Amino acid sequence: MLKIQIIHGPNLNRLGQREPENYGHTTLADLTKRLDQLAERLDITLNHYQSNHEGQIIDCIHQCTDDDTAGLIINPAAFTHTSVAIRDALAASDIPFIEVHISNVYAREPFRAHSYISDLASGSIVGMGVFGYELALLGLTEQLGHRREHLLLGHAKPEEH
Ligand code: CA2
Repeated sequence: MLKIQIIHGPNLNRLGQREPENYGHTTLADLTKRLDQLAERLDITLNHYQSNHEGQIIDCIHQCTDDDTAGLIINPAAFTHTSVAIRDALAASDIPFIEVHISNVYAREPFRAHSYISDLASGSIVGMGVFGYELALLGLTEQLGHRREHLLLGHAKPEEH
């Protein structure tokens, strides 16, 4: 079964508990549940990881390289704007990935507009709230050739054909 890894960077374990004006009210546990429900409909295996530590995120990317993970969805949080080491791990992995940011990083402080990983990403989603992760999952599975058109808007379910 197609295996996809979700990686959340520092402080995202606090999602839904603080700064709702930037990150909304959904908790990481709620988001994980939503993504697992979508993964079930997409017929894929989804693994979830969150860490506040740069090295642990790099270890997770290495682990994905060594097992048969087909794609990554990563929100490196503040490490997006600082970490050459995470960039290097992603570049070396050769695993296609989508970069997600919950907030619109281009509409905030100027330092958030630079990402060390965007040019390596097969797609980026910003400013769509936590819904961005669901969009990323649909987009990544499509990019990986794992098409489930009946899940897209405007398409009837297979049994309705
Ligand atoms: O918009 C995003 O998803 C960010 O990656 C979030 C990072 C921020 O440093 C990036 O510039 C944009 C911050 C994540 C902090 O998450 C929290 C969530 C709830 C409460 C406190 C922090």
